[in-house]
Amino acid sequence: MTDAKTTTNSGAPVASDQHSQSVGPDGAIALTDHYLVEKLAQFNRERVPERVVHAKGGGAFGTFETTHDVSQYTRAALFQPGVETELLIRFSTVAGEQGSPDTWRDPRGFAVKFYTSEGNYDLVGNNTPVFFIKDGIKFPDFIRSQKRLPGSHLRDNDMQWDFWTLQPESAHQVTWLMGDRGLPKSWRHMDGFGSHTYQWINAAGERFWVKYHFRTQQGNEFLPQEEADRLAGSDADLHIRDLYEAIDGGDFPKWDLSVQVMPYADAAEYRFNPFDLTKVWPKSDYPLIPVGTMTLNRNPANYFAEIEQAAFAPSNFVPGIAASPDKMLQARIFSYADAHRYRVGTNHAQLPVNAPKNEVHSYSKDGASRFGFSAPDVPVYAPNSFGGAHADAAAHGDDSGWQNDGELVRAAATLHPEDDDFGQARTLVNEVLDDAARERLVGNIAGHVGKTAIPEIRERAFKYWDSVDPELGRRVRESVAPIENPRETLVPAPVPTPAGPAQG
Ligand code: HDE
Repeated sequence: MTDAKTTTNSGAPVASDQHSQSVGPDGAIALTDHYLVEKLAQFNRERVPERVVHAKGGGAFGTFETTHDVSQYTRAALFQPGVETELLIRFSTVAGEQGSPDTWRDPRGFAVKFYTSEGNYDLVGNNTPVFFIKDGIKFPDFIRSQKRLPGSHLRDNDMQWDFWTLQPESAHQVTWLMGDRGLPKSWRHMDGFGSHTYQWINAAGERFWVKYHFRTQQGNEFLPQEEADRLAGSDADLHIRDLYEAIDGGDFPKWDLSVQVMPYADAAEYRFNPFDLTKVWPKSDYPLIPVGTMTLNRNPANYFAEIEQAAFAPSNFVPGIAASPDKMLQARIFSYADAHRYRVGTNHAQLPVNAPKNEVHSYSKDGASRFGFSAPDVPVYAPNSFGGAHADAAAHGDDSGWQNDGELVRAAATLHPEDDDFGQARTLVNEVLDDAARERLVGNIAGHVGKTAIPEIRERAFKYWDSVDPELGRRVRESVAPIENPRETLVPAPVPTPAGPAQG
């Protein structure tokens, strides 16, 4: 119990938290009760807009230690042997709103902010190595199909399968989603991936393509659908609680980071388009190369300040790490910082949880809630003659380059010899999953498809799984009960209201 005295936000002592100021005990409340006004007005403004996706989540702080020498591939300071870097991670579901259950079937966000000596490096991935679509222009449509109908505000399996079956490139990720990885037992018991192909640049300026793999040391464990459904009702915050209590109890979860490295020149001839986010690089082609270990060892002191306001951005690169021809990554480079400016504010990067550990010498100034600023004698423009900061191509340069040429077009990325929509999903089903996992996959798909009610969409879903693997498709079809109340469309057209009296 503290003996601190309550104050207003401005530090003035407060007379009471029990009684509003009124004219006599039974009289009108006086507007002079600015403390009552402050409390109620502040209360109305306690929420910032939730993340439009990945709204429900939790996170922790920790460290990353580079235990192996990968300096031949990258000059990034944090990935030099022996370097230890502080970090923040946030885990999340995708489609659910802030109050939704942690145990809904969904990919899980795996967003890491490395506070490196050269600025923050944000690696914003998922617990699956691929994604549903290849071009960011489809992202708003994809997400809306997974969320709620505009009229009823209900989620709808016909809507989800309508989108997925009209975008067969989704098949690999949907197979991951309907498998065990779609329902991790906890955030500690799942892997993480950068998913995209990124670029590493070494001290000699040589470029490599890389994919990140965080392998959990806790082992991959999952929840059966029925248990997940039960837990969704009995403990919606299961995963937040699990991580918080583990760290609180000194049980610090760890992940080992490895990368797959592709020589720059291999990309053009590789059998799959190496920048296609719906594809993996088989480890037989490019084996995992160990980098280091991430340990989570500190819970947030304040959830809102440090997790709700955390701003992860794929645009936060550091020297030696850069983008790639992956169109999805490029779209995200715009979107995240834009989301943070809207959701948290223009100066979100100045908040302690988002601020880098090294000095900032940017020419940004002013903007709402700014509180960090340069000394008055530092110029606010560049170039200048008065010792202001200056850009240094040798320090970072534009690391995000690669050969580009051609007309501006709107077209799908080039297909490589083995690129198709279903092949890697088929490999996952037939060569990676064991019989028990395949059995669960059939049950999970059937359970989800079984909630469709539009015959045409259900048939398309069956054909979608036939295309992944005919045996799988057969088993799914056999496992789904007939539609009891077929419907023709997602939402019947509204019945026109009889013309009421002319509105005056
Ligand atoms: Fe996101 N994504 N995303 N996403 N995403 C957001 O940023 C977006 C994609 C991921 O814990 C948003 O602050 C676009 C792939 C995570 O704070 C938003 C596209 C992957 C998180 C956004 C994608 C992700 C987000 C929502 C298609 C895995 C939570 C609010 C080009 C590789 C990060 C926000 C956290 C959050 C945009 C696709 C992962 C709207 C435009 C692919 C883990 O900016």
